[in-house]
This record gives sequence, structure tokens and C-alpha cells, in this order.
Amino acid sequence: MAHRALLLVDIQNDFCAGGALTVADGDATVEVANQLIKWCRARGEIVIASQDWHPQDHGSFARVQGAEPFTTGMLDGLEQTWWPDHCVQNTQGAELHPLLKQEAISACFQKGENTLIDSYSAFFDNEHRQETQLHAWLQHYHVGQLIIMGLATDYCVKYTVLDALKLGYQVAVIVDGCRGVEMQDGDSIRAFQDMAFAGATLYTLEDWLEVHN
Ligand code: VGL
Ligand code: ZN
Repeated sequence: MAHRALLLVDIQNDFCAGGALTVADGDATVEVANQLIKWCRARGEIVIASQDWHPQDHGSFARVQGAEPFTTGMLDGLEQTWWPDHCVQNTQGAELHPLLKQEAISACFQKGENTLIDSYSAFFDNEHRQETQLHAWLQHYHVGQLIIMGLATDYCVKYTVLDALKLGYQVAVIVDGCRGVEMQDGDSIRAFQDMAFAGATLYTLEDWLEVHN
């Protein structure tokens, strides 16, 4: 049978309280992640993570473009939201949240290194020009099912889930383990609808633990 892995998306300081691109209540995902990590460890299931990992002059940064943060423009032919500088490689903001039980994480996949394109999905950049090591790694370990949660619902979680489904993974999303940027009210709800419509199964942590006890 195909193995299962828990994929923790971008639970990094910059998306949490006091960070450069704070997601409201982002820290609340850590406790959910730790409970799922405990559940995985008890079953010998794999835990992995993704990490937004930008060079300091990344093209998605408003400062680099001389634009206002949270407005949009074009980056190398693609529509792009301009973000505050965030998750710069080797800075504290890019580190995974300190309360996350990181000793359980067997591999961490970095993305967003290419200055010319943003990378919301943990599998591909936004135009699928390049691929991370994630899919090859999962294939190597015969992982066919993913439990996905993290930050942010309406960006990196959403695109990671949609790519995982396209690649043929069975995907469960733990909704209370996610929080969104919510540039527009309802973005997170719409993101969950898009994920469900594409074939993901949505669970609360409580439901997940009850169904898989
Ligand atoms: C993310 C915006 C910019 C995310 C990353 O992890 O959802 N959002 N970079
Ligand atoms: Zn980013």
C-alpha cells in the first residue's frame, strides 16, 4: 500500500505573529501540526515540510519593484502580488516556527529561490518552469497520500494541494491547521472550495483523529 506523509507548508516565523508577512492567527497552526506530528510518529508515518526561501532581492518583493506591498503587477510575464520582504534565506524570519516539533521532520523542501518567479506550490514555481525535489522524494518513498496543512491557505497551501492532486496524490487537508492572508474577505473559504472541488478531502483535526484512530 502507498505510504502516507504529513506535509507542513511554510510554518515559518515571517508568516506568524511579529513576522514580516503576518498571517492572522498563523501561530495557531503550530499546535495542530504538533498534534498531527504526534499522531504520525505513533504510526511511523513520514513528516516533511516546505519552506519559503527567497534571495534578498526576490522579484516578488514590493521594495525591489518600488511598489506598494499588497498591490499587483507583472513579474517576467506573470501577474504577481508584491509582498513585503519575507522569508529571506538564512534569516530568522525564514526559520520554521520555534515551537514546531522539528525533530520529527525528515526532509524540508525549499522554494522561491529564483528571483524571476514566485513559487507558491511546494512542487513547482507558479508557471511550472521548474520543479522542487518534493515529487521525486515522495515517489522514492512510495508516498501516495498526503495530509497537508499550514500557511497560507489562499496561497501556498492552495497551490501545493492543487499540484499534489494533479500529480495523482490522494490529499487530505486539515482546515483548522491552516490560516490565510485574506487580501479579500473570503479568500480562504474560496481556497478550501477550490481544493475540495479539485478532489481534496477536508477534515478538522478532530475529525481526522476520530476517523483514523
Ligand atoms: C506565501 C505569499 C508569499 C505562502 C509565500 O507561504 O503562502 N504567501 N510567499
Ligand atoms: Zn514568498
